[in-house]
Amino acid sequence: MAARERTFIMIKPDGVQRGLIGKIISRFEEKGFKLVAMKFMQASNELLEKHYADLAGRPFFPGLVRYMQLGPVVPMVWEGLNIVKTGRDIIGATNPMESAPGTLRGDLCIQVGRNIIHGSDSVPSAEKEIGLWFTDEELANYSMAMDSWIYEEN
Ligand code: D4T
Repeated sequence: MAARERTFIMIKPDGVQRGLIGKIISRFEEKGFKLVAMKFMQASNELLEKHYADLAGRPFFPGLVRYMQLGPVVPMVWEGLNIVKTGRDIIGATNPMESAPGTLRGDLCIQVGRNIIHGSDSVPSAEKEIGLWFTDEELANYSMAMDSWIYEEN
């Protein structure tokens, strides 16, 4: 079986409020990726400041942390071949004005400060973000029955 990567995907408060949870999850499910962990929670200031630590010096940082606390979020871990890059491709460019049609942001939102979803931008960031939002015990260990219909045997 091909080596599997994991990524951290999070539906932001606007995605939850706009009733897009099911649609967003479906895109990853239908692609063939495997859901490894998921929660529905209100994110704390402390957790968001850690999650967005790289952006702490940017002018939009305080607004970003406020926006991410406007309501509950859906953090998830997904697994699959090349999922970090493919996940970003499914999500689309950070600014929805530049996201291609067919991507989640390209189809479902308009402004960068309400861009509905987050996805890790590299394998190291994915590992860091997964560790921040989930404990090892929360990551499910199972195999999907349809794997051999999604991946070539090797
Ligand atoms: P996330 O992390 O939410 O998936 O977004 P990206 O990885 O695509 O982009 P990012 O880290 O550069 O931005 C994080 C987050 O900040 C918001 N943002 C970004 C904003 O409100 N104004 C801005 O000018 C930028 C660049 C949107 C996403």
